[in-house]
Amino acid sequence: MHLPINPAVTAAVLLALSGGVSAQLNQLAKAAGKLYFGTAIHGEDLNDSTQQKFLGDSNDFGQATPGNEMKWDATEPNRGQFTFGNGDKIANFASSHGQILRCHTLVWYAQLPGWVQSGNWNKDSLTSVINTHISNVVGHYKGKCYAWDVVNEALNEDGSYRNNPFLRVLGDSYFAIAFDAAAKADPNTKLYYNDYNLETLSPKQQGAVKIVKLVKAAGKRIDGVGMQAHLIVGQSPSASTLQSVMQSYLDAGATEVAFTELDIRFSSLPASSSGLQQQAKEYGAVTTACLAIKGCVGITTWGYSDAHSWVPGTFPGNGDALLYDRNNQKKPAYSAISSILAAAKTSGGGGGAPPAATTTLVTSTTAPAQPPPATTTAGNGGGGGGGCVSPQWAQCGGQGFSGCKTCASGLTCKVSNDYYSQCV
Ligand code: 9MR
Repeated sequence: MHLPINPAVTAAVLLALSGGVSAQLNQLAKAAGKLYFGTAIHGEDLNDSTQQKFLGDSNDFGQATPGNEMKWDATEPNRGQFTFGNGDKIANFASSHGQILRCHTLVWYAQLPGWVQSGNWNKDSLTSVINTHISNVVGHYKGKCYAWDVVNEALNEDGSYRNNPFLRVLGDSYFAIAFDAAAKADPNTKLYYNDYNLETLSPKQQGAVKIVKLVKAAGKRIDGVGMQAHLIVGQSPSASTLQSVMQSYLDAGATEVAFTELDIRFSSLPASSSGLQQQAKEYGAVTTACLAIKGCVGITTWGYSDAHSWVPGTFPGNGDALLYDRNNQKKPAYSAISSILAAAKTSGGGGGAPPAATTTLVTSTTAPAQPPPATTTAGNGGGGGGGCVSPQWAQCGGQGFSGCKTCASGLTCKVSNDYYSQCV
């Protein structure tokens, strides 16, 4: 893309670009006041140059989370024997692509080596095992992790604590032990409790509130709650529910929240085109909610492409949960997110998150992130008259905009600013 040299024109072009018509997710998220838009990266993804290209494009994904490589079974498979090679590959990839690293995860019942699971522990010995694990792993990555998921998936659906080796021996004191160890090993990393099904007002969400309060009452630091957000098309929470949920974690004493593993899967395939629009709407609700809550620092999707996702392996027959299709084409969900982020930037909206938002110069040469295509009938010419209909979140107006200006039934063309109006 060549930017014009005339300063007045340049300013207008930059405004239009920052309005989102060409920018990508991480650029737009930052311009809207968030810290990042990111993705999980699994070690095997990096064996493939196409995946490397998409996952390493920091215009889209400015943050990376290792899918498996920093878990207990990967980092301390035998007691006292630490292996960081695979974790380092992801950390180095993120660093060389200018990506923030979210580190995942320290104390979790799954992917926990047998020696921890079946050891004959008492309180002292298991505390020592936790402290040794955390001080070595967090210490190894000290200064590199924006955040750590310190405890993962410790709740049952009814809000009670999940039965695991840590709870059995230490009771609920293991939360404070783990958070304390992580804080000591890296005073500057953000410490998160992370779980799935934390995205609605529910007994489990109340359980996460309880964990935040428990750790704080023990005098230890906990900074954030990570909502994994493994959602299902047709069943995702509304933006307002998501906002209430995030607020509950902040009210409990967390200073930030994040969507840490977002994907929205179809429970049967193939997805219809209306299904893809519904999925876009639901990704849009997550985006809208994160923008509305100042403490929501960012959104991480669990991978980028429907060709590489944990979903079909775990839920046979389910899938197509991500933002790019199997041919690496952007899906309507991508467009919905980018349009909503773009509108937030240009309207000065968005909650903002530390550190302060910076407006980045758009230098991308990749294909524009277009809103969902408007349906235009013959002879219309796309000039804003009758005959064309733009779907939800499509651009419908703004200086220099020559596309369809009529929104689908039930939607209004809302002015964000001089350069951007959107069907909402
Ligand atoms: O993406 C991970 C997948 O490769 C592993 O097989 C799986 C095994 O537990 O874990 C996946 O990641 C999970 C994450 O660590 C915690 N939340 C659920 C994720 C999807 O299962």
